[in-house]
Amino acid sequence: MASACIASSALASASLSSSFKSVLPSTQVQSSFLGHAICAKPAHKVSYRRELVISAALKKAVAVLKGESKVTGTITLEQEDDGPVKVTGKITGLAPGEHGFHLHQFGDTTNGCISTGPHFNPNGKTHGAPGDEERHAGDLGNVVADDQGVATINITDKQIPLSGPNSVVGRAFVIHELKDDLGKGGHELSSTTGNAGGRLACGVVGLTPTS
Ligand SMILES: [Cu+2]
Ligand SMILES: [Zn+2]
Repeated sequence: MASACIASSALASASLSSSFKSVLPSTQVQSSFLGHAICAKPAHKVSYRRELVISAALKKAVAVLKGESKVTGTITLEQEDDGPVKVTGKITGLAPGEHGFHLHQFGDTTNGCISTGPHFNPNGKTHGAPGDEERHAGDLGNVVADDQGVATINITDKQIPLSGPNSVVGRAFVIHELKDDLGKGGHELSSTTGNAGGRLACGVVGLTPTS
């Protein structure tokens, strides 16, 4: 078996030294592919694993929505490295149909959902739909409540990161009474709020453990 190990190692060390030069410092690294025996020295295996961990940094946050109404919800945000943010969760107690759903500027609920301020808008844009070029970063469009008043949320968005200058950690989700017209309703409030009506519930985004 020893000779099989050495033979396959010779092959593997040749390809490893060409494709992983920046990760593995030495041509002494010996491993193998295709189910052959692994001959790597422990020290080299450890440094390889560290590289993998650094390249897959997951950030996770959560918001618990409450307000003056019976509407409540829990929303989870997940971001891998600098990729898009996945927003998932459930809001209950809604009237069936569409409801505007946004990230507002402040994580301040001292005066209920009113003190969360306007839509999060770090780039000075006009209100719009999530897919529009011209939109507030916090514009997440509408969520739809079913006949039981439950909205299941599954959104992926690139403008609401969990770190950096435009981080939404410490800001707040707001779920609205009415449908967001996405800036196209012709109402005087269309270009600022989408004329989405009252704020039924809100919740501040806070970091949570990743596992
Ligand atoms: Cu809003
Ligand atoms: Zn907006």
